[in-house]
Amino acid sequence: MKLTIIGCGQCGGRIADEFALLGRATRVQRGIDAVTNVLAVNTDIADLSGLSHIGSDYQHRILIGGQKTGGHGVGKINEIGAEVAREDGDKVIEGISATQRFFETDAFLVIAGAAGGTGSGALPVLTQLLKERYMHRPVYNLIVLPFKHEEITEERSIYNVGTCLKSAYLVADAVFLVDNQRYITKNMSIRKNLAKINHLVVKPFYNLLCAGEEITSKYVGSRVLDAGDIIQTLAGWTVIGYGEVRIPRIRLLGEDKLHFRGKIAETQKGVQAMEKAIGELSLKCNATDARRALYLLTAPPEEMNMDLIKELSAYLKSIATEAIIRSGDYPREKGSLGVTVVLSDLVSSRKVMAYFTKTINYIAITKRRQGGVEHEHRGIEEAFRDIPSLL
Ligand SMILES: Nc1nc2c(ncn2[C@@H]2O[C@H](COP(=O)(O)OP(=O)(O)OP(=O)(O)O)[C@@H](O)[C@H]2O)c(=O)[nH]1
Ligand SMILES: [Mg+2]
Repeated sequence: MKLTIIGCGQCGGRIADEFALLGRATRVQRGIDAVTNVLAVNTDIADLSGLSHIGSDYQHRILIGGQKTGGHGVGKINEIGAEVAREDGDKVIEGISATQRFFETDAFLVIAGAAGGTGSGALPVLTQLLKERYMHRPVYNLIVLPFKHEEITEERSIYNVGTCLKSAYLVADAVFLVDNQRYITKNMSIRKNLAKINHLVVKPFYNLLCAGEEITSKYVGSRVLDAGDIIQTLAGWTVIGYGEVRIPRIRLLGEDKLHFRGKIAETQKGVQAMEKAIGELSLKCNATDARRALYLLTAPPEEMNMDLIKELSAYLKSIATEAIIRSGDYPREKGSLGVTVVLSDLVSSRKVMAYFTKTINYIAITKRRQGGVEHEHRGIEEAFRDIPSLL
């Protein structure tokens, strides 16, 4: 699957930068073009300057709202982020169509941190613009949820998250949710933490994007997971994870691959990798809430076998009981066995619902402070309706 990536705001831009690096890696390591184009969109000149891998020309690093913000960001007010994205959206469309390889793109991925101003506001607006402009290509979102401490110290964050999530859900074909808090490493500087998180967020996409683009016959799986399978799987709230286990490159003398113990060990490794992938999903969720799911097994060709695939399918079905499951094998890795898992079309997410409730409370408190009427307690559906949309 080939993606055009658009990173909005600082968080989105940095993760998009990591996707640019991934695109380079797939090209150099595997001769595959999985990332057709990467753009960063921001109201902040300094943020755009801080990127490393995205092209440095004006069609790849796009400044929006320059006149309104003076190139210094929107200071967390995501309505302004939305407004300037609406005004300068044509710059993004120009940037996208400037690349000759655009026609190869299967889908868009628009990325932002939900708690900021620029990305949080621009993401749904640009998603809507892309959907109107390129009707036959799905537009996905990847939304980063804030660290716990940000919610406590920066009240406005909650409101930004609530309005961004609602608006994205209304327009995007699917929304990947990423919880910053889940990836945090204690005693590590914030800068290093963010760099590590960005790497971990993008890593699960590596094999997933490559699998359907392989042209070397020995690396083409017996059941290829291609763009069609991925597009059919992605809908609504979505999470992704990747797990890997090492396997010895050289079998010890006398170790027989056909021996039943060897076979059991292989299957166990597969399940171990899948357990890891599920343990490391981008947001903690209930697998039974997923209506669609997929997994991709990447392993050395000699380790691939029917039993392993059957076992993995059975394992995923046992936890994602309500999901239609798609799967594929990708005989690529050396010395390791990796499993990518996507759970999609989640009917509920405790974290998302909590944000909606907290946003409603925030609105009520703000109104009360301004002398308005306090909202009484409401159901989640009413809450969803009461959250302002950025569109
Ligand atoms: N994972 C990750 N999260 C980040 C990164 N940078 C910022 N964030 C998170 O993103 C949120 C803030 O959004 P930013 O992207 O900084 O804000 P912005 O879109 O640039 O908007 P303004 O600066 O307000 O104009 C916070 O929750 C941060 O923790 C990053 O590089 N990686
Ligand atoms: Mg910023």
